[in-house]
Amino acid sequence: MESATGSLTAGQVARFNADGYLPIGKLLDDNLVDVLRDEYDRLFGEARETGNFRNLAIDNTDSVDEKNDAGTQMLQIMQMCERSLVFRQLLYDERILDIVQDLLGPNLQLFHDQALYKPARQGDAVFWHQDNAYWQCVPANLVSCWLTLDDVDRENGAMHVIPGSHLSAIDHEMSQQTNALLDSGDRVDPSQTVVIDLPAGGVMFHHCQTLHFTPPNPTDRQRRAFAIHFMTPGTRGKDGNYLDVSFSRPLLRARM
Ligand SMILES: O=C(O)CCC(=O)C(=O)O
Repeated sequence: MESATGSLTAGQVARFNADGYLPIGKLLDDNLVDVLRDEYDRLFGEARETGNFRNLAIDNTDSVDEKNDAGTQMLQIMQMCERSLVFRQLLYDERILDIVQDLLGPNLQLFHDQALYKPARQGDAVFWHQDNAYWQCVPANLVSCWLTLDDVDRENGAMHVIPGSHLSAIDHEMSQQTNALLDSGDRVDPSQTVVIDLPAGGVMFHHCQTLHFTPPNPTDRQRRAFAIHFMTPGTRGKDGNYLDVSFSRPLLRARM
């Protein structure tokens, strides 16, 4: 893993284009990680009270108790940037945008962001999938920044990827376990898996067709992650319509 200086080398861009992912390592300093952790915990505390979150480990439900009390938990808050100025500000972090610019070009818009939380001992899996199987965006060239607020390894829910899998879209089915997640596991050759360990404040980037998976978290360590999904202006969504610039989908950089 190479540490980032703000933008990528030609070698790193070539690697992303060939492999569909790029581990960067630590990018955010510990002071910022502390601020983000506090805000993350505050927002999950609030969400657990109001029910304004999803537990992807169980079938979709509006019941706050069912979501909170389920034995397994893969918790998701969509659009942290609509709940928190701290997370909205993070979307504009120049270090992240410089990297994404090298991968996607000079005009960058948010598709959406999400917090993905695997609590200690109960954290459940996110099954093998390509993001664009959910999104069905055109063109299929979105790039995600996956950012960790805890030290993350294979024991507590690290990102697993299949190099080169972004080069073609594959079929997905709804998982057997929960109707909140797709699962393309049958079509994945696990011998090709690469596991990406990251320290708190670390980032990795992946293409929207890169097959990826995160395992359950049976450890005593929580795993707090945050994903920012970037697109180029002019991208169309599932319904064929342009995903216009809005409060939910701000333009993050425009250098034409
Ligand atoms: O955070 C996780 O466990 C899964 C993340 C993921 O699937 C994504 O960012 O696309």
